[in-house]
Amino acid sequence: IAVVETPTKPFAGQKPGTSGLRKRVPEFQQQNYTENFVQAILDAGLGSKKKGSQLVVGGDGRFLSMEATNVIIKIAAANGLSRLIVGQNGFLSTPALSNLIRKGHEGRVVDGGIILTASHNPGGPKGDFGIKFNCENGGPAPDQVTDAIYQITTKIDKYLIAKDLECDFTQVGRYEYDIEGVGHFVVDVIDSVTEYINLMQKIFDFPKIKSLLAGELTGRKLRVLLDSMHGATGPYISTILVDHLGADPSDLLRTVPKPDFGGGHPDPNLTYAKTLVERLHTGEHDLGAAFDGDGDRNMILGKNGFFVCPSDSLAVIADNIDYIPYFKTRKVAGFARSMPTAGAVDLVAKAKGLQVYETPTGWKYFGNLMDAGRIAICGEESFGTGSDHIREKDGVWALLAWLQILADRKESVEEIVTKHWQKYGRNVFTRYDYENVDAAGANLLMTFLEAQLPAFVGRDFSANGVTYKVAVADNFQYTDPVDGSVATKQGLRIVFEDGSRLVFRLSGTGSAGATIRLYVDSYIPSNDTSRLLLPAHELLKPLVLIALDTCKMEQFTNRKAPTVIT
Ligand code: VG1
Ligand code: CO
Repeated sequence: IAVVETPTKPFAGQKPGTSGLRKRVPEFQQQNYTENFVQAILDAGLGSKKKGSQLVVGGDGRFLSMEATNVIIKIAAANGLSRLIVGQNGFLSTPALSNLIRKGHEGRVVDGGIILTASHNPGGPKGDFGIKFNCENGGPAPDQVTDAIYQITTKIDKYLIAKDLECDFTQVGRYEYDIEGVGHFVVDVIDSVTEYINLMQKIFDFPKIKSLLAGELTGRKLRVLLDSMHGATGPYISTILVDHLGADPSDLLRTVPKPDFGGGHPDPNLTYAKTLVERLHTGEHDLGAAFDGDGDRNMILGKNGFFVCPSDSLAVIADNIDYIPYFKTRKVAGFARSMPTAGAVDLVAKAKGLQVYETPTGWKYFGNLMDAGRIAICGEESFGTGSDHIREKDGVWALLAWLQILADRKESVEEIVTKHWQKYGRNVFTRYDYENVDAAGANLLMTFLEAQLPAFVGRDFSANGVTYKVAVADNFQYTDPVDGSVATKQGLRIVFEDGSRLVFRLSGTGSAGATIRLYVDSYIPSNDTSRLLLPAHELLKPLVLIALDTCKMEQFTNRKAPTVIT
């Protein structure tokens, strides 16, 4: 098979964001658009290792996945990679792919992976597509690597492609090719779920969870209601929950992955997983969960739709870490959360005498900490929870962690969370998203706000008769304690003297316009019993009013209300 050197021109804007390059499908469909980006990934991501290296390829099955997988196979072959490990039909959840990289393949190191997903963004011909590069540790490429990829895309003038190579990756098996002037090239098409399930079986006690669901531990069946939102978790959830844990198949919703997620928005929150929430309100189920398009996010709910705030979910799992078999044989050194995430896990770390780290938004910042053995569990307020078993957040893992904890504690989700608050106090949290606002207005809002931050320190802000005094106001900066790399401009913070916080960020995962995220959190001590159990929106109302007024949200965005509140 011949290698064709194809001339091309750079496309503007191929800059990976918080989690890879995400654009509308028609943008990816432009001639050479995907080819350019894939060539840049191989050059910058693999560097001098490129010849002879091997990568894992797969994604959440969204529209354009098959075409993109084909392009990657042909370009990888022409660039002298020795092997691609491809999920059947180009399908792999993000956590499953991270595991495949870390595991190695037939005794050889895997040098990284390419994930085809736009996560929780809608799919289909008018929806979003995305391409992300992960490194040898199984985690998203750090900033230095994504910057290098971007630099190449601004100058690229040719790519190499084995145009005539045909690979039927709908069938599991080994496909071998001789590439002219390059060498031997192998595509191993593998079953998408097996390895991930093996991993979960090593981490959790499946028989015990099965007994819990069957009612053998408590004398009462535990019923789950799970929504895969037509995303990547469907096949993993069906196999684990039905085949291994004996759940009722009718309690699993939307488990068939669809290229357009059935027209839905595969983001597991109270807005987009509404049907799940409504069904839980009937009280027939004890635990509900939903997962995003690529399977790395999760939302956990209790009976009657009791909402577990992701910042609390992280803290509860950390507090109950000893019930998870995987951690019984490992040293747990610490936990981490992203900066906008409420600090509930910090209190758990303190109580256990462990370290806690505060990182910028995006899973890539946890990688170094996990590789260095500094953290075991980490999470984000954006429905991301995970551990050092892989280097991505992991929705199915989070569900199994909760089930494992329930199996030991034999209490309801609500009881566990309420007891957590009674022990540690409650970090009340909410996030307002203003999606798809005019980018110019969004940038102005941030510039306007940032300019005022120094003058805020020491000032009082009041709303609804409550006053907060500013202790710190800055643009968050992070120095990685492992390699010393510095990430600047990671979000505007206003921290008040009582520890309450307002955070303003522009999203780095959107494909069009801008999204402003406003994060609000406040701490209620455990002895403030009259307020401890009140709804979050009530408790945070004064702070929300202060935030909206201070940043002049309506003036800059023309929006009276956010698109999504979580
Ligand atoms: C969002 C979330 C962030 C998450 C990222 C990727 O980023 O806020 O916490 O890590 O999405 O998640 P941003 O820049 O839009 O705020 V996923 O599930 O897309 O891999
Ligand atoms: Co995701």
